This record gives sequence, C-alpha cells and structure tokens, in this order.
Amino acid sequence: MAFTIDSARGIFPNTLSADVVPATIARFNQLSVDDQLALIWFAYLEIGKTIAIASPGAAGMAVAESTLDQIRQMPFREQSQIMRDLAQRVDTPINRAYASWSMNIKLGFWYRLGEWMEEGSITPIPQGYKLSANAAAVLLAIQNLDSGQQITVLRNAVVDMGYDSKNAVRTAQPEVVPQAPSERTPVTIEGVTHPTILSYMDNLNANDFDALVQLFAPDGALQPPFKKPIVGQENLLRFFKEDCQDLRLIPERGVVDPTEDGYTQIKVTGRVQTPWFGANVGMNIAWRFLLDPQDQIFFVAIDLLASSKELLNLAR
Ligand code: 45D
Repeated sequence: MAFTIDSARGIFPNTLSADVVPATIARFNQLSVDDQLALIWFAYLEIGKTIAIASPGAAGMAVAESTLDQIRQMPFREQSQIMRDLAQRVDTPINRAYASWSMNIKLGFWYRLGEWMEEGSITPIPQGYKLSANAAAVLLAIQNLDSGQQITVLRNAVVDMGYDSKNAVRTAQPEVVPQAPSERTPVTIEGVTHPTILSYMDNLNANDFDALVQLFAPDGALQPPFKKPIVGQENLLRFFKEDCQDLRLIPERGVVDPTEDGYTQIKVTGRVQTPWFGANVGMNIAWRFLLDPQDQIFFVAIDLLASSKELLNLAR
C-alpha cells in the first residue's frame, strides 16, 4: 500500500501550524501550581474583557453537578486544595471523576467555578497575588497570541487536569440529536467539489456523527491539532460524540492533488467556531485529507494555523 498513517501525517508539509501553542503550554506546565492557577485566572479575566464565554448547556452538566455542589460547600481552604489537586493531577476521587468527563463538561465545570469565584462563593485568587517572573512571561506570551490560539491554550490547560487512571471508565455525555436534513446549510469550498469532503464538513456541522464516521475507511484516522491520530471508526465515533458537539466549520478554499495508487490529497483551509465563543472567535484551520482509492478518508489532520495568512497557503 502506498501510505501508512505515519507517512500520511506528512502530506502538505508546507502547512505552518501554530507551534507557539504547544510551546506556551510546555512553559505553563513548568510553573508552580499556584502560579498556574493564578495565571489561568488572569488570562481568563483578560480574555473575558474582549470575548464572552457562553454558559454550558444545563443538560450536559448534570454529571458534574454533585461534585460542584460538594466543592461549593467546602471551606475556602479546602476549595483551594481541590483546585491545586486538579492542577497537580494527584490521585483523588474528585480528580478521577474529573478525568472521566468529556471536554465540554470539564470546561463547564471550570466555567461554573470561575463564575462562583467572581461572585465570591468560591475562594478567589488572593488579591494582589504576584506571579513569578516566569509566569508573568508566559502570561505575556498568551496575551500576544491571536484569540483562537489563546482559547486553545486555555482549553489544553483545563483538559489535562485531574487524574486519569489507565482503566478509567469515561462518563457518558448526553448525546445530541443530529440536525434535521431540512435545517442543514451545505458548505461550499472554492476549488473542492469532492463529495466526501463536503459530506465531512456538513455531517460534522449537523452533529451527524454516525454518518460522519462512515466516510472514514475502517482503519482511517483523524489527527486533532497538536495531538496523535485517533485510529479506527469506533474510536472516532467516541471522539466525535465526546469532543465535537456543536462545532461550526466554515471551510473557504482548497486544492485537490491526485497522488500515486489512486489516493487523493486534499487540503482545505477556513475557519472553525466553538460553541463556547460562537462567532466571536474564529480559529484559522487547515484540513489535510488523504482519501483512499475508494474515496474514503484514510487520514485527515486538523491544524490550528500560525496566522490568518496561512489560510491562503495551498502549496503542496
Ligand atoms: O484553573 O474537523 C479559572 C476537531 C481559574 C474535529 C479557570 C476539529 C482557575 C474534526 C479562571 C476559574 C475537534 C479536531 C481555571 C475539527 C483555573 C474537525 C477556568 C477542531 C481552569 C475542525 C478556566 C475543532 C475556564 C477545534 C473557564 C479546533 C476556561 C475546536 C475555559 C477548538 C476555556 C475549540 C474554554 C476550543 C475554552 C475551545 C471554554 C479551542 C474553549 C476552547
């Protein structure tokens, strides 16, 4: 066979992704836990000044409710310890519960704690907390990112918290109902009319994950930004249901490049919005597809681009 997943990862090598994001996260992870919590707080306040975060849907949050109530009832000192434990990823019951939640529940959990910190029922970051010089430098680096990169740093900081034991069972998130066909607005992509690509965008936009996963080869793979590939239809379906609800994909343009042995490389660039920030934040994204000879998705990488200039880079 012409391609392996590993070699497929290298298609369209000229694509410039926002490496500053993992670099910033690596610097963040070196900081003391108190600096980490304070820094996220300052970054969150800063970002909140210009872009509003939407509140999480009540239905999805049910599984986190008892943990949230439990924390709210604790004395301030214990609340601080819970937050430190989360950031330090030690083995505690709350950290195990946290790790079992889907991405949106983790974000919604912190959204609530943030609201309660502002309102005073959860212990605040001490007034006048002074960041170390290193932490101040990381905060400055975050302030200099574009908004799509800033929220990616915030999200990654949150998602990696908690304690993920090897054999943990994931807590199911309530499933969304796919949008009715009559309510869908199909995308158009300048330079790309390939039905598999258009269906990919349309099914993801409609939360139609069963149809979406059928577009992949049985051993097909998807590589999210800065992550390793997720391989196989079963793993992909779980990922889509847990982490990909209510995304808005706005592809703009692309190129199609037939390759050896009936494979086709297709690069598409455009914007993606998350339900948390709606139209207020558009992330600059590239999709690098490799279709097999049956026109199924053998591989797709999703890249967060270095800048909006990269939206025009379709070079092979
Ligand atoms: O520690 O084609 C406090 C895929 C202080 C799928 C706090 C995709 C203390 C395939 C402030 C309270 C998914 C790959 C913390 C496409 C403290 C596909 C709280 C891409 C933590 C296109 C912090 C999708 C809070 C993409 C409340 C790129 C933080 C989606 C909240 C990207 C942060 C989505 C939030 C992103 C961040 C969402 C809500 C980056 C949300 C980020």
